[in-house]
Amino acid sequence: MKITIIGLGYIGLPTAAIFAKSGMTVLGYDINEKVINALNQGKIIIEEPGLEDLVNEVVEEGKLKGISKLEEADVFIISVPTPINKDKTANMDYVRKAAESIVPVLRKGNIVVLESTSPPESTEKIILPILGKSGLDIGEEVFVAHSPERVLPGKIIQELIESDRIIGGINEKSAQLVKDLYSVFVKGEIFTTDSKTAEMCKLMENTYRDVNIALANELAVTCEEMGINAWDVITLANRHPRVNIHQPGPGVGGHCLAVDPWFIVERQIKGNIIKLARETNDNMPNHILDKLKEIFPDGNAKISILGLTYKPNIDDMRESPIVNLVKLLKENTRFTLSLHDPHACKENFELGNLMLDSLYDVVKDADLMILAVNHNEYKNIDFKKVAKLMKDKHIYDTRNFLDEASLKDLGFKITLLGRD
Ligand code: SAJ
Repeated sequence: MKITIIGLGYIGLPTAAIFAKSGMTVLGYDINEKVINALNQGKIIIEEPGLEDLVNEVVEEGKLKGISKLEEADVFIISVPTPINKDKTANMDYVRKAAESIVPVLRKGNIVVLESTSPPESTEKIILPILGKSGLDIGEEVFVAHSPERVLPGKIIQELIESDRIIGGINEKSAQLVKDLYSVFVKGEIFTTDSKTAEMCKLMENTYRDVNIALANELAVTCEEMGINAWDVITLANRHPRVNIHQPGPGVGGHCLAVDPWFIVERQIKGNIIKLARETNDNMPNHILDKLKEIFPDGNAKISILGLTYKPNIDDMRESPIVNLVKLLKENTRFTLSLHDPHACKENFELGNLMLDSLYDVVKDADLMILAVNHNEYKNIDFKKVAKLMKDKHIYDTRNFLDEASLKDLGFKITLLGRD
């Protein structure tokens, strides 16, 4: 079977490689030539554990190939980005373009899968009318389904294979054919439903997490006002068999949790919790800004920020709350900033040349160091050295990540998000 994957990003590329590894002939299409060139040399331009080796293996075996023009195939999988517009609605332009590019090469018996996270009814209202331009009977001659990914960046390959999957067909035959297709590598259970249920399901999974994090962030902010340690509250409350409060932090980022809930909001007529949760999480960088103004009322300080990505141990900075924090600090304060991240790509870094390679150069002469992302590398910081380099030994831990007792022994003052 010949499968063409359109869009070779964080989801498309691993999916292509796994289908190829399962014995399919896979063609990968992307508008970015860099991606195609890298792929055809067995290389990747994103950071994801295990992916480069897998891609290299299947490219060498000739099972996966990058193409810059679509050709006939048995299956087309659309996994292009669905960014968010300024007005918080889904930008479906890439999905539309991808579907349109399939039309000239679409033939009887083809399967078309929308993997991109999309607002409810997108498969029916956007994909079907476009594919219908081929003159083929969609549903009878061409089979269409939404098959959303549910993988966690950093564990993509493992979760693509092991997680359960939901497949929403435009009719039962479509759902069944797409289920058979994914069964070649999915070891989890595959459930079939209709396309709009699958679309809502994907969005609601991330919304559930976002709303729960908002609750934790609201708890953190409330506890700070009352001198209660939110982290203790969470540990103790979670001993209740039906309570699972999430972790507070400097905000929610990534292209999933920070975006997907809006795709429900844009279709909602009633309801406000989802929107409020989004706004609560988006407000966390402002909360940190307020705290910094409280600590340094005259606005004179050098602040070092450790971690810029949207979560630990990955290179992804999309919707990172820390990038938003840096922007806020640049726009609203006179603080001198220095930034560090062992994973973030400096070339992509939109915030100027504030990022340095050495953590110890970053903390030199700082009045405050913010632990913003709990990367593994930060477990091994030499705090004795940091203590000598900083102007004032003050750390703002936004993740409850550092060992406060040993830092206090070294003379550090700690401000903890959710307590101070
Ligand atoms: N975060 C918190 N507190 C928490 C958990 C997370 O502040 O208790 C923050 C993180 O720091 C990060 C953001 O939330 O900024 C999102 O991180 P994440 O690890 O929760 O999720 P993602 O965005 O990397 O991946 C999510 C996953 N969805 C769910 O767990 C429901 C993944 O399974 C999805 O496939 C993915 O979105 C996606 O592609 O939609």
